[in-house]
Amino acid sequence: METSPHSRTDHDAGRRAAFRLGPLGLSLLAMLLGPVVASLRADDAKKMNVLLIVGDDHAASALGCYGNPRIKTPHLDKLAAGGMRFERAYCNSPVCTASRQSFITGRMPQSVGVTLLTTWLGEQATTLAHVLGSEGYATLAAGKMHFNNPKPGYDEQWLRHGFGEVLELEQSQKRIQMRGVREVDSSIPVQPMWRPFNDPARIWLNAANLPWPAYDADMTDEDFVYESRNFMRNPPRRPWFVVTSLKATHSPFVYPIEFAGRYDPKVFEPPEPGPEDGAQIPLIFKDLTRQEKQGITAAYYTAAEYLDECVGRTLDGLEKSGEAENTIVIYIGDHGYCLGDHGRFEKHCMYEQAVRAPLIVRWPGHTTPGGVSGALVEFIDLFPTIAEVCGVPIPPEVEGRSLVPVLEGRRRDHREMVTSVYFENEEAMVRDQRYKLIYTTGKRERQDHYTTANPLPGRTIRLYDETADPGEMHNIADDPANREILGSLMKELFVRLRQGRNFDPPRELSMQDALDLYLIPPEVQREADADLKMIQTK
Ligand SMILES: [Ca+2]
Repeated sequence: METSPHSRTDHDAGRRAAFRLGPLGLSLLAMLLGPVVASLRADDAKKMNVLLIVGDDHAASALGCYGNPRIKTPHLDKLAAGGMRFERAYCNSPVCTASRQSFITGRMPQSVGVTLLTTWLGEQATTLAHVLGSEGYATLAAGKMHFNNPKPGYDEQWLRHGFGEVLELEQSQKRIQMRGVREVDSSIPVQPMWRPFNDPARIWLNAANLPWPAYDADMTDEDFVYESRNFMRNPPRRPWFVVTSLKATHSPFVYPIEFAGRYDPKVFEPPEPGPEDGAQIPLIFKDLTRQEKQGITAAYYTAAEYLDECVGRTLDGLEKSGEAENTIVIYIGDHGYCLGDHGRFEKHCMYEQAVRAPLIVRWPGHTTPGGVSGALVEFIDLFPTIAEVCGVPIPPEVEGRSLVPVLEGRRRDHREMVTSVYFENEEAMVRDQRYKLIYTTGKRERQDHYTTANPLPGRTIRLYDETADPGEMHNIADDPANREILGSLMKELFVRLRQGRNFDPPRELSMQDALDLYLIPPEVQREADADLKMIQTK
């Protein structure tokens, strides 16, 4: 295999030196040396910019280029036609916070310590923005980052997690209000206030298929796009790294008034749950009628079309900046979404619809237009990919593997197995080319409102043959013929769950007991440790 011009080994020495400093040290160094470094590096002018666009809860199945004939996503389809589309890209956790903090640090959620929805990203975590920023990149995060920052009293600089500029939801909402919004006439039907779990699911999942009470120009996603376009056109310096992170297609499937009525709910056929799904369908979805399921799907499709429009505007901004040829563009959904599949409207599980997500990469001069990769890849692979493309050091704690050889067509395969985790339900999956293992301890009372009729079912082991049963309807874990494959997937799961953790299971534990131990959310374990310390010091 050939070595790329920016191979990992090229900058091993540099990265060892740089990463002893940690993120705060790096930021300080970047601040002090930024202008000097920028002017000294003659090759900076050639360094690639990075535009990372993130959709929220955007399932791969809700894209034209992934084979959906009904949905209209022309801009993302065009991006795929100009770059490489990954058929089998997996998020490392099917929930916003854990997935996002995982890919922005290149580490598994349990390794970076962010596995639950409300956990904040710690000061010690090195993000892509720290790494690129310390190499002279100008950086912007526009949109939903889900850093979950603690409120005032903390150092302003670390709350930006390496980004030079951050525009999150609250600031955007304030900006729009200050600018003045176009009033919506009371005769126009719009969504009520979003109150998930307080209202019945049909209300907060927008089964009535109503627009958000705003016109296109006053949507927060439009504001994130506007800010990204401005930054790309007038960056503080080159090269730059921009994250445009959109709210669509997250529930309540927000789209502006102009987009209302684009999909007729009646054309949708809600999927039938499988014969083994009944007991594991969250109670909140039990009462949804066929008509309501159709309405939710129409709302989701409309939100995806709006998302696509926002992606189109962002890419138009890139074209107008004159930098398109010097910019690698990456589109991902932070994870997938079950749109009625297995009887549910959510992520938070290990079925393909929830863990497989769109990944499209356009790297001018490297990706072949219209390329399609069937390689098994994970989102933690994005960090080292971007670092390699940009020729910047990769921190030693990064667990992902660069996709550059696949993007350049030098390799077809990438990983033998991929893993995803959902600690809230103490659940994890590992899949290879053909089989998927889903392991659940069944010992944790989940706090995410997706409780089933049997909240503590105990250990559940499921095995699916993805070739013979792509809908994942028939668990074949108990078939003695599958003992060997089950054992090898369990072993891989153990290895992946152990990675980045600071303890080994006691020797006397069985493999399954050890998996149970590793699936306790590290946040909960930290609290337990702190409590123990307090008791000991009393
Ligand atoms: Ca999400």
